[in-house]
Amino acid sequence: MSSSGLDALNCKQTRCQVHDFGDLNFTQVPNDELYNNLILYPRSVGLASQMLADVVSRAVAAGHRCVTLGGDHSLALGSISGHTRQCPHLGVIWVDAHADINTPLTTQSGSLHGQPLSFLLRELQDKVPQLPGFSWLKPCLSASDIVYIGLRDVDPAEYYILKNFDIQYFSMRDIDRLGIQKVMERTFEQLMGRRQRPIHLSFDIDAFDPSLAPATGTPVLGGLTYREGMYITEEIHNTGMLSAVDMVEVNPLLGASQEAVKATAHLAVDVIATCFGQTREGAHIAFDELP
Ligand code: DIR
Ligand code: MN
Ligand code: MN
Ligand code: MN
Repeated sequence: MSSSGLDALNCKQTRCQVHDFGDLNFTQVPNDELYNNLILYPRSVGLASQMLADVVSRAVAAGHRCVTLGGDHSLALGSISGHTRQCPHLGVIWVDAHADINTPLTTQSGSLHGQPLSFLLRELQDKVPQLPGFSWLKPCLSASDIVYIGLRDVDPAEYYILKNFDIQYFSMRDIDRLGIQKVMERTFEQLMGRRQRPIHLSFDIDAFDPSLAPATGTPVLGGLTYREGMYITEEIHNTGMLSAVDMVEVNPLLGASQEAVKATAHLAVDVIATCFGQTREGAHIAFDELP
């Protein structure tokens, strides 16, 4: 995390102590040929995900709440796998313009960042072929463990999967209809209605409107407002059950200007800081901390 990001978390308001585990160094696997003439870098993504799963699992086991910064959304293969090793009954809130649930057989782009949930979902395993580099990966989520927020660009096969397995989602249209407050209420009802459980938040910055988050790979018009994004993360913080966060698809190389890159990065920092207690209302401080 950049130093300004660390400062935002370390600040008085969140009172978090940040332990930076540092960057992970991934090696590109040589001769990483396309799978099925289409899927890009399966061995490299598989190996990187395996390494990330081990690190996230260890961080959670050590009592940390774990923030993983991407990188693209294939990162969730590793972070969710590692997190579920310690918290097998966690619930996932997936904030994204996209559903990222194509299988290696339905993907049209060949990008693994459009597919992570298909590998993780138990219900889909007879539809997901074994990719080179993926033999370590075990499906660890059920369809009822996931809630999407922000969808507005879903492929036909993905839509079929969402409907067929009755996966809960709140599209941008649902947010227009219900308002973000009801959406969050129903999200927690779905995930925590019966019992409290740890939450894994997987936040794709492209959930925001491209006017707010331009430096990303697949921007889609009509996204979350700043206020909706902050409300989502404030409410997740307020559950007290947030256990891990992915922040993905922030890509400085794709910003049209320095300003575009900065705006996108600052937005990502606000999302993370709000997850850990930054508020729009100020916070209580102890009397002896007053100047
Ligand atoms: C498309 C785009 N559904 C795909 N997905 C993206 O590549 O499978 N996900 N960009 O983040
Ligand atoms: Mn995504
Ligand atoms: Mn996306
Ligand atoms: Mn993506």
